[in-house]
Amino acid sequence: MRILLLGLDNAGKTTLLKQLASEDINTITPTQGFNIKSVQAHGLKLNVWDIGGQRKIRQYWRNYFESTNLLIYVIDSADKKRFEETGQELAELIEEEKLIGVPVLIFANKQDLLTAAPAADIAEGLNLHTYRDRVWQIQACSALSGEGVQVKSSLTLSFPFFTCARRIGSLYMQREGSFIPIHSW
Ligand SMILES: Nc1nc2c(ncn2[C@@H]2O[C@H](COP(=O)(O)OP(=O)(O)OP(=O)(O)O)[C@@H](O)[C@H]2O)c(=O)[nH]1
Ligand SMILES: [Mg+2]
Repeated sequence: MRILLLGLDNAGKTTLLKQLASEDINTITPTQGFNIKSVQAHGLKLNVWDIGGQRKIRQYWRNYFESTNLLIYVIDSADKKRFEETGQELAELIEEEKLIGVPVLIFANKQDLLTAAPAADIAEGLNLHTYRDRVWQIQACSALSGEGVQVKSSLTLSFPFFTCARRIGSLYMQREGSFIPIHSW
């Protein structure tokens, strides 16, 4: 399963990826290109692609869209000055032809900071409710403390009662024991 990790620079993507892989998060520097890691979860091999979010690198995001099963979009919940910018980037991603139908999991990161906006406010600010024909979910987390980012929570709890599984080439979600295609959910 191919997961694409995007978001503005400094949002916490690489920290999140390292947390998912249970690696040290103390030596992270801004990503100039991309990082890729394979993480095992629920018997699935998750190939997570973490692409640098600096403005000059964002033009290369599209090179990684192909065959994406899940888009994880990371937001710095305390960086209110850039909510508009991050919302704009997300809106553009949602419009991308190669990402049509790809479910989006939004991490409202840095919830450990006192100034962090709650996930519900971010969802409202981003007008997520207007995203029709799209499976999306927003989840509060702290990549720094690890709260809310465990693979279990990011893939299971964040889609309550659902787990993701890749079967016969397409993505399905498990809901109370039966598999349903993610696109028709
Ligand atoms: N307080 C707090 N800081 C965080 C959290 N997640 C990441 N950070 C910090 O935010 C800074 C940026 O984190 P990165 O993981 O490098 O961000 P990135 O999104 O990969 O940035 P680019 O690689 O430039 O796109 C680092 O100083 C992290 O320690 C969090 O949950 N809480
Ligand atoms: Mg990074």
